[in-house]
Amino acid sequence: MSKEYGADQIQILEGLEAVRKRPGMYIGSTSVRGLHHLVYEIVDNAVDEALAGFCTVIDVSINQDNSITVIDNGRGVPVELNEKKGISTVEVVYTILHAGGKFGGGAYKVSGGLHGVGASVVNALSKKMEVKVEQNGHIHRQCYEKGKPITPLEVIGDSDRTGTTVTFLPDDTIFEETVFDFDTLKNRLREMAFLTKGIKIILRDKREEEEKVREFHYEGGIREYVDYLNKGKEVLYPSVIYCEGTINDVYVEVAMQHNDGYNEGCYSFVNNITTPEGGTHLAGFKNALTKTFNDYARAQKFLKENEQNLTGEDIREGLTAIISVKLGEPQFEGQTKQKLGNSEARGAVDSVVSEQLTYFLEQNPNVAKLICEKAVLAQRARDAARKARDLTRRKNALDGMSLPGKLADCSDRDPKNCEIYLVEGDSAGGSAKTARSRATQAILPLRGKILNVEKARLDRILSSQEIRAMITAFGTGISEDFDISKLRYHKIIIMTDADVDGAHIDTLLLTFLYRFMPELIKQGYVYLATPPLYKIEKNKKVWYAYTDEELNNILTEIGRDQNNKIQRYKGLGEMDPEQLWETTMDPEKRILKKVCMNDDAMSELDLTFSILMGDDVEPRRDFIEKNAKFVKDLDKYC
Ligand code: 1YM
Repeated sequence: MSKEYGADQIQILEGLEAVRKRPGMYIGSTSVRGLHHLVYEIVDNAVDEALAGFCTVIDVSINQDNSITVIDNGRGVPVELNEKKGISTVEVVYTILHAGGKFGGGAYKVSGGLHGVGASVVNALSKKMEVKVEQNGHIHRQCYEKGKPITPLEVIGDSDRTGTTVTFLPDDTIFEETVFDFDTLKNRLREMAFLTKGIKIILRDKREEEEKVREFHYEGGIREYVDYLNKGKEVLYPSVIYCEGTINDVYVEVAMQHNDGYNEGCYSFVNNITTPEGGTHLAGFKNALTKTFNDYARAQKFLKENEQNLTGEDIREGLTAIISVKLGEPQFEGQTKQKLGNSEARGAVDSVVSEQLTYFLEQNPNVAKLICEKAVLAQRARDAARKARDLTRRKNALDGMSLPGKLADCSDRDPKNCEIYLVEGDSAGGSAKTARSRATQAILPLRGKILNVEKARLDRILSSQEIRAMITAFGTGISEDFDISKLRYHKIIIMTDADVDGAHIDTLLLTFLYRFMPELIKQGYVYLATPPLYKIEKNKKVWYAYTDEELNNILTEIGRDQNNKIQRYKGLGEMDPEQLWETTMDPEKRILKKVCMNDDAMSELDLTFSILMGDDVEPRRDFIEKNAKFVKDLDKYC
């Protein structure tokens, strides 16, 4: 490479330097999340090539050294000289920072948000990168370090196929974490495959002796996505409703199907990227759905003249839907840039869905009837729920006076200092009340297993004593009434026995929090307490072990002999208050596990909850078998 830098080269180096200085500006963060975004950036380019009609297979490997290789069978990035820049197009693509937007006039590329920043950003944040292009009978290759070319683009061999192969090793001086997670990549690549019908995406993990491989290929696209999300649920009708069309350059695709549950699962995407906060496309969909069903229900007399319109929520009860739009210049809004702002998307989705859904309902009166009847039932349940909810609301207004009787509240009034323990059983609750630090720790004993909210409608959920007690204690309200600023405790700590029942109660409580107060989890207010599994006594000295491994270590240290007294704790109730304080509640000594969620993969998370808590046994067994490693770990803690 020439040693003399022209103006262009200097600009390139400055661009890459800017990326390395402020990586967060380009990929959101340097956490594991940012790390995985590097893969999506490269795969996005291959998916674009598929959308343009030239690529059918994308092969992604996690290599032994935690580098990533992405191979596609498209046309290959052009190797010709770029006249304007004086370097090859390959070098332009991998070294010049693009503000976004597709260069070269391809299909859809995103210009806002975290995505679509381009391959040069991945290159700048990689210790090493190698790009191979197979084209015109040759294999061309160029290598880079931290974004800078260390070889020219050269021909290194012959090939009779075409395609692009990119290998990169993320820079460990930039990322907090450089180990890729198979499941994270698997979930996102599966999603990409659903959203791009016909494409085959293969994921390989080559880090262990035996290569792990998953393949995703869906001819039905988002129709199969809806099938997948409704897996293990009782569907209301067999067919997935599908609408597709292009209006004002916005390509719209919607697939939906109701199940007999009560949760709504509508997931929206723009140019294959998830929009967890929705936006104009989702608004257009909801509007069309509500209007079309109300018109139909009135015309067919499912709604009498004196009856109120169905609300959107009524119609979306138990609905699983994918709303996918593709457009040229998406505008992202909101704090996290995850909400679509383009107004033309609203109109486009609204028209496509209104028109095709109206036609579908006319053609399928049996399905239409089932949906209308379900929505009317939902409407009635909602009225009942409103009454129950007004009860909790009124109680909230009275504040301290109305707190649940079983709650032993703390005296500090600053939520930042306060924590609430949700404790399994009245007896452990009693010990915890004695043990606690009264100023900052509140105790709410919960009797037995709380209601499984996955299987109940709102009115029943809100009539449950235990659930009402939690809602009033937290102070935030639920669902659309939820107000995080009213939260009375900045730590909500679930404390259950270290056995299977305890684990079940954890899941029930987390399901409730996830469905009704997801912000508490998103913002990191929810924790699991970790009670010890063993108490070891020797010569009047006491140790606690929280895992089997720890027990082993302690025994090795103190010597394995007959003087050792080992007690296996079966429940919190076996500890006296002092022990409970010392092992599980003392902020200086206890182990708390923070509960996290990642909104990159909401549909996957929803599915996990419904599989774990739903009716169907078969998918649950599958899930547990597939996650056997976790189950083994869980057993260790049980
Ligand atoms: C493993 C990653 O990047 N594939 C890929 C990228 C491109 C093309 C084909 C391509 C695009 C076009 C024309 C076009 C890119 N080309 C460019 C640019 N796989 C991967 N496959 N010919 C080939 O968009 O017109 C950017 S990406 F700008 F050079 F055209």
